[in-house]
Amino acid sequence: MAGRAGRQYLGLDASTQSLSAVVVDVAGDGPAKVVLESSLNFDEALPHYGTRHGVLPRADSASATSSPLMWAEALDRLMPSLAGAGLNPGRLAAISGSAQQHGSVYLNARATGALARFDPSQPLAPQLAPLLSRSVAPIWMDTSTSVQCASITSAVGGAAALASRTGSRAFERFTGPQIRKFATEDPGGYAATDRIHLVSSFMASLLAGGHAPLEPGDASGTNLMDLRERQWWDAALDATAPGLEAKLPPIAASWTIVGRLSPYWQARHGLPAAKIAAWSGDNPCTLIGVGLVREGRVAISLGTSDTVFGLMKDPHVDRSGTGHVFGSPTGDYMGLTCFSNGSLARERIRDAFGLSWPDVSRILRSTPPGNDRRVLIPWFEPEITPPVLIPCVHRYRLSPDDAAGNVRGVIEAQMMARAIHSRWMGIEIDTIHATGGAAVNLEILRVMADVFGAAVHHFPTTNSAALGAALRAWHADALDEGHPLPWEAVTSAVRPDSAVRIAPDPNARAIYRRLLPLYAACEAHALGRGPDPTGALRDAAEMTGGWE
Ligand code: ADP
Ligand code: XUL
Repeated sequence: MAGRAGRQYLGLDASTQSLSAVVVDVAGDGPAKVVLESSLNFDEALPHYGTRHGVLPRADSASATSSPLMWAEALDRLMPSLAGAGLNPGRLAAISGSAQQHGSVYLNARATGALARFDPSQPLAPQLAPLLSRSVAPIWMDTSTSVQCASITSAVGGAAALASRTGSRAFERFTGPQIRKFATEDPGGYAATDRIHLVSSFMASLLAGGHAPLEPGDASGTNLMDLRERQWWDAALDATAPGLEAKLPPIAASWTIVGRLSPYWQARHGLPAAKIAAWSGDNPCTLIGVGLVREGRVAISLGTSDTVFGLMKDPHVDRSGTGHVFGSPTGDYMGLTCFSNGSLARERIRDAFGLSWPDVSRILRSTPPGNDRRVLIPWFEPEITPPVLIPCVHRYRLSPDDAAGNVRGVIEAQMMARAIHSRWMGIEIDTIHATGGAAVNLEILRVMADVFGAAVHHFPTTNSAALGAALRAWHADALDEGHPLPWEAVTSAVRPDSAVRIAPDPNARAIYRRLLPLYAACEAHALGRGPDPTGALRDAAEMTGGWE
């Protein structure tokens, strides 16, 4: 299309462990071509914050916070490294972003003016510090708000009422319960708070030099948004904290242009006054980044958290209270189930036996599906799905010293839990779009294919959240220029890696079909809700001679 040739779009992803960037180049109506991928790991690049896996030192396993200053410094470090590495500042039309969901940043009243007036001769983080009314940001790994969840739930008329209105029953990591805890435990800090951002709208505000709105994809992770109205829900606001509505950003459409890159970034890093499109959560952005703009397929992201999600045209809220319905950046909805023991649990087993990732892959290749009916329940940290507040690891017929059995055990347990706890979405899963850092591991994807009985597609980039953000920037810019593009066109370049399509193996699939109810029995036992299934696992192994 005339006048729109050769534009570039930057997608950023402020995830748990890193800040990543993807730049796409779009000539005319596309397709988009990825010209740059870059990442800055918080622990490695910014060690002075003392984070481990992006989390500040933890007082106990229930609390988890990170540093807004670290995220700002990461942005200040990453932005200048992009020009010349694939980003052409003269062609940068728009920027959008993705961020870990649920985390919240608390700013005082001085922020409103100061965001627009950062001094480009000085780094960003020290200028931001006096604007924080709370020095840390609680993040999605925090499980310390059960009391607040209970009081919000009862104030709005019960879990079913909360879930049907907001898309989720109360969850400890959701922003509403986190805000209630802060308001109750530090009323002075809460009173000094003028604006509460999610990580997404905070990062967008830093770039735009003014308070950015939220959009429905991320706002639906708060227990505060009316899912269908896409506005804050009064009853939930009242149940959460006094005067809350005035402290929250407004909710705008996902494709809103929230401003232009502020003078700070232009003067300090030689960047243009590019449009800033609303940021969203990492899962909603990944939905776009793996091309799921129609119903019927699911994506599984294997990042710090593991998530299973798919687009929904109508919001079918989960009656069992396991999962969530969020807004989708397309204007539809998305169903999602989140598991906290994802990559860090895989790393725990890898490190316990002194292994490398290639060793893990080799073990998965050389051990049989079904693990000889030996089961590991890997709740090293509090688990979101199913809810487990006190970390506990259980083994059934499995020795803690058996390296191969534990490696296969952790991957099989994770994939079986992903399958069982996603059934509420009611999607007949025949194809899975796999992404996230661990999706480079094809042996893990093979177990996924066999457990789900579905073909697994793998993508050339595992930075799907940042890619989705870049594509959302393109979509928003095109709309703003008066040339709206269908989502199918925006995502037409998102093609699975044609060399890697993992089909399920019928024999392995049959083994997992029998193992799934036994795994569910192990979970029930570990949760104190059922008998010990060791005998049933042994009988099943003896009946089949160990294998099929
Ligand atoms: P997030 O976006 O949540 O910060 P990523 O999606 O970037 O996380 O994933 C990071 C994780 O990827 C690391 O914690 C690591 O455990 C995992 N990972 C990287 N390479 C491999 C591999 N070969 N096999 C399994 N996991 C891997
Ligand atoms: C989703 C969730 C995590 C975070 C971090 O509900 O809590 O997936 O978004 O990635």
